[in-house]
Amino acid sequence: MVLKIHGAPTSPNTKRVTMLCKEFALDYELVELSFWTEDQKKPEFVEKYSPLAQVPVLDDDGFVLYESRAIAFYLAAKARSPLLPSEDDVKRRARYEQAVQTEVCHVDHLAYSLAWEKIWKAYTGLTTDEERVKEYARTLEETFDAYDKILSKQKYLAGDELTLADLFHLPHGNLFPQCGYTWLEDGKRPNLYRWWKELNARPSWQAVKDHA
Ligand SMILES: N[C@@H](CCC(=O)N[C@@H](CS)C(=O)NCC(=O)O)C(=O)O
Repeated sequence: MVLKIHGAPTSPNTKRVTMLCKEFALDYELVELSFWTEDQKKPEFVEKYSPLAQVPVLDDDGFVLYESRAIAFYLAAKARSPLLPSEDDVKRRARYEQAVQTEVCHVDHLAYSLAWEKIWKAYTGLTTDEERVKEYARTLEETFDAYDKILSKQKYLAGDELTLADLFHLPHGNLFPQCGYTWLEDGKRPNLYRWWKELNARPSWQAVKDHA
């Protein structure tokens, strides 16, 4: 049965999942929800799919899973993809977990908050808090300085092989220019630039970047 992804075509977290469906050549159907009508908060959706009232949610023939990275781990395991390093190689797996946690703890929530302030608040008539923006941007810039150092010693964040941890950056990282920041594209951090350019060129990302 074809995988169902409950999500929104423009949602970065939904794209994180659909990109991986493309990566693993898994057929999926995007079951579209609208944030304008707050479909994600409707009681039947919250009850059946997402107690946190968010997307994406995977429905694999009745097996329901939310949180984009958890879905990614599940799909990668199902596809036996090398993008999810095997638990048998304990050290490689630990380096991979380190990279995943770095993205979650040092990039994702700040990137999301920055996009909320600079892009999405405008849609709801709210005013951008420029002090918050400055703080998020300062912290992200420091993180990307560190990324440039990491990537000067190895090709990818977990070592010399591409993993899910690298790909997880694509959806929110692509919103930085719209927020007014070009850390990933401006070439000032050459290793970061080389890494980002390669990730962006992946056909799986190109296939979903405009519509999950
Ligand atoms: N940590 C979650 C974040 C999910 C998330 O923030 N989804 C957004 C769309 S990109 C959402 O559902 N927003 C609507 C809302 O929070 O009301 C994940 O990775 O799946």
